[in-house]
Amino acid sequence: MITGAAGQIGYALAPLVCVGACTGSGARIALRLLDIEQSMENLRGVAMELEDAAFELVESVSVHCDADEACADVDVAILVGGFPRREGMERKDVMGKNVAIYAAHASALERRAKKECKIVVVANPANTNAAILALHAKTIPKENITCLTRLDHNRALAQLARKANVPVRATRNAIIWGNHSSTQYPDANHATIDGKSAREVIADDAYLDDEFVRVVRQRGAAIIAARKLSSAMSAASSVCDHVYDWLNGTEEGVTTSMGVVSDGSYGIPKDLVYSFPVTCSGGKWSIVQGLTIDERSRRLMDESAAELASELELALQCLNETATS
Ligand code: NAX
Repeated sequence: MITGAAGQIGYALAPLVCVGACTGSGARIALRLLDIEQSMENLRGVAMELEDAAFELVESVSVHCDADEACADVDVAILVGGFPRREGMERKDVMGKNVAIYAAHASALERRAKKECKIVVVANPANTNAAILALHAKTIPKENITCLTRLDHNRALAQLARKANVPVRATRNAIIWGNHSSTQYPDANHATIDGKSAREVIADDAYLDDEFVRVVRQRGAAIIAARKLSSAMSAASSVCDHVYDWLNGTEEGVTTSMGVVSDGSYGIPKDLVYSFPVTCSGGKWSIVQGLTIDERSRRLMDESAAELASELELALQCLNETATS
């Protein structure tokens, strides 16, 4: 299932799902597309295009504006639908709208989805929307709820490849710590290029500590400035990477980044949905343990955790106000 399927990420994501980019080419795909009532005509057009593309793996494509209907028996839920921040809106107003959407989606998934359904939240504030979902849907195992930071991870790999003048496939194991926001910490300390330490290959600590971090953090804004629209194609492709690795496992020795409910690893407070380095195997992710964290990294990791804690506090405040109004 894809929510927000009539939006720009939805339009880029649906065909990728249909060619098996999330599942692998052995799967059969029954795709549910969910959006709001006002987007139904548009969404029916998307479904017509998917039909016309005659994807071999597709069993069915259906269009919904009822979340309960869309969530029935789903194996994978990709939650892209959300309320965008409009000019003049306060942070709290946008948070309130999204918290209400994610609390409602949590209930629908809890009632209708398969118990083992894997959930990835894309819509911003992605980490906090996922945290609300986890707090709201008590019967969904916390390990089934994630948020997308794979786009940031891929951006980090791409910048390392560009700096070292190698194809991106030579780069591995960058880490995105924290929030999918400008406080995220793109960490090159454990990254490799052709199997060697990226720090040694690039041999420019000033670049890795400053420009690299800044460029990855600001990449979304740079895309908006150039395209006058936010990232959609790269976001869609990264969603597929996230789901594919979760379902099929990461390669031996390769780590990726996922926003997951913190279990306290690396001193990150429990209940925050925080991006960690993870590996996947047998349909489960696990946080890579035992990495050396230097003082600078510690500070940057904590700064992002502090931002997430304040976002979560605001979200819970919005949720309480909705419940009591
Ligand atoms: P669009 O505005 O094009 O699409 C959003 C869609 O969600 C719309 O069709 C809207 O009708 C639908 N929607 C709103 N409320 C809904 C509800 N209650 N149920 C179902 N659908 C609902 O935005 P788009 O560019 O596709 O981006 C979607 C979200 O992804 C945004 O929140 C955006 O900020 C976020 N992003 C997150 C990224 C990440 O790495 N985590 C990167 C890309 C993107 O910026």
